[in-house]
Amino acid sequence: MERKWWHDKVAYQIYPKSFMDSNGDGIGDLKGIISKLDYLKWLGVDIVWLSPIYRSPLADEGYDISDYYAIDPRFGTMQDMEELIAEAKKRDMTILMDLVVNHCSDEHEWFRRACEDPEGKYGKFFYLRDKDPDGKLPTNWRSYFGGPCWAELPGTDKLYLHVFHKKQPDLNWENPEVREEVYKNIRWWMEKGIGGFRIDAIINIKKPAVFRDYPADREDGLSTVHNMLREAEGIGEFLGEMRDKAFAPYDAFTVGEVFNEKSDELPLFIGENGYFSSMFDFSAEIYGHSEKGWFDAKRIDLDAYKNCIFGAQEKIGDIGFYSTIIENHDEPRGASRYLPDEIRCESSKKALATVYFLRRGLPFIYQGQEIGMENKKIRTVEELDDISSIDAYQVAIDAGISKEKALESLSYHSRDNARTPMQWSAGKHAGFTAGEPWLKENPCYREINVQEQEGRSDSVLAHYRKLIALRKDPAFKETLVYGDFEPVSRDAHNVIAYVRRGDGQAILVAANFNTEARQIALPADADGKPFRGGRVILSGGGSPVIEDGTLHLEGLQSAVAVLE
Ligand code: TEU
Ligand code: CA
Repeated sequence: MERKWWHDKVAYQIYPKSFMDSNGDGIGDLKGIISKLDYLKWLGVDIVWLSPIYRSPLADEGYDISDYYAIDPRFGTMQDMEELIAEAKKRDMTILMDLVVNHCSDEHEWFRRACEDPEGKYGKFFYLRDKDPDGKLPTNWRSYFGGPCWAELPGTDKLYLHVFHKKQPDLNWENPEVREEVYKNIRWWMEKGIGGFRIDAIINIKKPAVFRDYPADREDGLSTVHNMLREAEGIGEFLGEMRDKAFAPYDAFTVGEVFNEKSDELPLFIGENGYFSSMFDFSAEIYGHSEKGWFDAKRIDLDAYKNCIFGAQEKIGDIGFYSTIIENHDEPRGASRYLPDEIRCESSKKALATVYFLRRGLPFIYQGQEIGMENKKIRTVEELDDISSIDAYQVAIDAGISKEKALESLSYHSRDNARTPMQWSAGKHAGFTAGEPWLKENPCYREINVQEQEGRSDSVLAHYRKLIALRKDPAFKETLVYGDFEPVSRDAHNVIAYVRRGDGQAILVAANFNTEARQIALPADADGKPFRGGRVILSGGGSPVIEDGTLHLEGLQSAVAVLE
C-alpha cells in the first residue's frame, strides 16, 4: 500500500459554535479556536476538522451555506481564518473544512436567482418541478428533518427539492455547471492552505433517474429518502470527477460522511485511488435505527458494539482506512451511548477510548470526548435547539408516545447532547464564554472539565493523550497504523479484545467492561504457538498482569500489551 501523509495522523473535530468564545457574545469563534491550538497540540492532535464556519443563516447550524467564500461574521473574518490556518501550520497541524454541497442555503445567491428566473441558468442549479393544480407533490419522499421533501419556490408556480430542511435546497449535481462551481470552491480553499475536507451527506448527491413514489412507512403517507437513494445509480462518476479535478492535484485528505455503504463499494470509495482518503465507520452509530423514529430505536449494548466495530474491521481488511469515532456533532455522547449507566466512570471511559482508538483506522476525537463529556438530560422540548431533535419529538408524539418517553428518547439521541459548550473549567459557563452561551451548558461541567483533568495523570484526558502518543511512538506505530486486526476472545461477554499484528510485532488491546475480574487467553503468534507473556505499554488504571499465557484484568480495567 502506498504510504500517505495522513495515515499516522490523529484528527480532532471542532464544533465552532460551542468550542470557545473569544468576545463574550456567547458564540464560539475562530479567535477562540486559535487560543486553544496549544491545547490541541499538547494533546497530540494533527488534523483539525471544523464544522462549517461559512456565511450561513445557521438554520441547520451552518450546514446551510449562503456563501462558500465567506466566513460567517458570528465566527469571525477571513483574516481570522487565514490566521488560524497559519497558526495551525506553525504547530505542524492542518485544518479540514466541511464540504457541504448536497445543498446550499435558500439564502444563497444561486437560489435567490433561481426564484427570480426559474427557467434561467440558476433554475438549473436545483431540482425544480411544476406545481400540480391538485396539490399532489412530485414524490412522497420524507425529508430527513421531517415533512415532505418539496417546498414552494417563492414567487413562482414551482416546487424545489430538499432532502434536508426546507432552508437547504438540493443542488442539482447532474448539471456540470454546479459541479464546476463546487470544484472551483474546493480548489480555492486548498490554495488557502487547508489540508482537505470532511465531506457532508455526500451519498445524497445522486438522485434516481426516475422520480417516483415509494410505499408509505408512516401515517403521514411519506416514505424515507433511503428508498430513493437505493435506486440512485452512478454516484461514482461525480465522486471520481471531484477527486481528479479538485482533491488529487493538492493531495488533499478527504473523509466522506457515507452511510450504509455496500461491501463491494469500499474499494471504490476508499481503496487505492478511491474517491476519498477515508470515510467514517458508522457501524455502531446506525445500530438499532428505526424508520419509525428515534423513540423506536433499539439501544446498543457492549456486545453489540463489539460486533459492529469488529464487523466493520473485517469488512475493510486492508482495503483502506476507516475513520473511527465514538461521537460527533450529530450523535449523542459516546460515553453515554456505549457505556451503561451502572458502569459509566473514568475507568470505563478509558476502556472505551482504548478499544475504539487503537483499531485499524484514523482516530477522530470530537470536542469534549477527550474529557469524557456525557449526555445532558433534556427536560422540556423548549430547551432544544436542533431541528432534527425538534422533529423527532413531534414524530414520537404523533406516534402516540407519552411526553416523558419522548423526552427520554431525546436525552439519549439528541444532537444537542454534543453541541453544549465545551467544558474548559468549573468556572462560570464552563469557561466557554464570558457572556451567555447560545446553548445552555451541561451541568456536568462542574465535575468534568479540562482544567480539573489537565493536571491529573489518571484522568480521561491524560489517557487520551497517552493513546495518541502511543499510536505515534516509533516503537509501535508501524503495527498500530498498518498492522492487521484480529479479534481475541470474541465471545467473551462485555469483553472487547483484539490483536494488531505488524511485521514481527503483536499488540494486544483489551478492555473488560464487567465489574468483576476477567482472564483473557493470549492469542497465537505468527507460527501458531500461543504467546506466553507480554509487556503492558498502557493501562486504563491499576497494573494489569500477564502470566502463563493469560491477561488478567480487574473489573472495568483495560490494557495494551506487546506480546512476547
Ligand atoms: O448529516 C447527514 C445525515 O445524514 C443526518 O441526517 C444525520 O443522520 C442526522 O444528523 C441525524 O439527526 C450531515 C451533517 O453532519 C448534519 O449536521 C447536517 O444536519 C446534515 O448533513 C445536513 O447538512
Ligand atoms: Ca464569539
